[in-house]
Amino acid sequence: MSSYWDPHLERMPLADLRILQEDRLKSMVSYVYDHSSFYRQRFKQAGIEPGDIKSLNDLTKLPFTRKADLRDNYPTGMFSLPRSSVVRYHVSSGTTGKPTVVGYTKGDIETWTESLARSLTSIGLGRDDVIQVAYGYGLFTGGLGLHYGAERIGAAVLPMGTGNTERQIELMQDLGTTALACTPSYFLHMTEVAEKMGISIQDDTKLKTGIFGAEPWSLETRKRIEDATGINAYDIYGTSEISGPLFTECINKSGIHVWGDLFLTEVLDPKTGEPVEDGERGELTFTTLHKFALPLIRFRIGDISILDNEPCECGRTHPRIMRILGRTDDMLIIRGINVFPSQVESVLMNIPEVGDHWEIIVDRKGHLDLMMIRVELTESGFSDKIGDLIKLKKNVSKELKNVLNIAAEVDLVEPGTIPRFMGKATRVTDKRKL
Ligand code: DLL
Repeated sequence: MSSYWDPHLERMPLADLRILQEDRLKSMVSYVYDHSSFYRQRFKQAGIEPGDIKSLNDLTKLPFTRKADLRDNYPTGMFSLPRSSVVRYHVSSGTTGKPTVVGYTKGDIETWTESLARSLTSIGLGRDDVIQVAYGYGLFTGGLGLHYGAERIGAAVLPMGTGNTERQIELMQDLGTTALACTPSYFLHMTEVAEKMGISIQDDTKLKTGIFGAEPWSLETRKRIEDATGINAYDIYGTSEISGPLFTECINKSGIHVWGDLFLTEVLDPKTGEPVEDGERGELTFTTLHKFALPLIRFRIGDISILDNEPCECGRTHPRIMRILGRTDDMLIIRGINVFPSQVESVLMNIPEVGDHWEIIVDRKGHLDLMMIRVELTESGFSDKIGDLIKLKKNVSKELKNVLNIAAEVDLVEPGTIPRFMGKATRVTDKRKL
């Protein structure tokens, strides 16, 4: 049985939701035109005026916004409101160039908190829960975002932040943590540390729910986590530009619910910028409908997903996006073939001898791209017998080739060899770019 935080909004008939979205889109377009010199100029360049947006069908007339726009207008050149209306900043470090700065009004923080309150309720959490937040607190949106959402639903928050893993596990036991929010890779690390401490997450803690995201993780990893620890592991998604973590799956685990009263979701062909058919994969693009310090129009996030507009069995009518398959800029092109790290993860996590940690190293010899996949084995998978290892290596290589359509060099390594991460894991080193 699903419970709702805001039953009226979450189960709103689709026709009513559309009317609400249409009203909010029109207001938002006028708002950015009036408040943001950046958008006024963009609209003028595109030959668009707010009055041209009469219905949701006109959305595609609007120009795109990209992450580069935020960087080019660093720090606050894209804000729609002056400093005096801003009550908080978050800053995302980004891998290249300048960071991006996101600002929030009091109302923006409220909207973010309500979005998470709906999402956390949809995975069965409430006032009886102790939610341990092990996302980073500070400039990263994970810690404070989850913190506010968890407090809003009346849960008790344990604001751990990242790191100090043994203490995380001790407090998890002492305070009876029932839900843990962190990156999936950090949870995998936590289970290893717990094991070394002689603690079984399943038998010696009250943990029932994982709120895992901020980085790609596969269904196979979910299965492993759930089988090993007996918890329910839910996907949580968001990016700093659209506020931070905002959306989760519901207990049905059939896609991430994107609150349609707050955002319009499009999935576009990354090359042409045209919307793809429902059910096809493409680049996620969001238009904020209720965000005022830094509203964004058709913001191309770069994440690859699939949109499902059918109402969910849980009764919520808002659209769902499928598990993130990777980023357009994460995609490796190896000898002309597109490879997503998520495909590698899916293959590896289906092989029982393979442990939870792996990395991809790409290099170029002469004109030839080479992909090496370093794979950590489990204690029991790691055999002293050379013959066994050769056989396993062949099997891993074969399985990878079947899915990737390209041969990779596989290096099987001892348990504990590959670096562990407290926050987002870095699993790809592309030496061609160094
Ligand atoms: O990672 C916000 C967040 C915090 C989400 C805590 C979930 C939990 P950024 O640092 O701006 O914000 O990074 C956003 O991380 O564009 C995706 O590429 C990736 N990402 C976030 N959640 C998921 C997920 C936060 N569930 C970028 N699956 C996004 C796959 C994810 N990738």
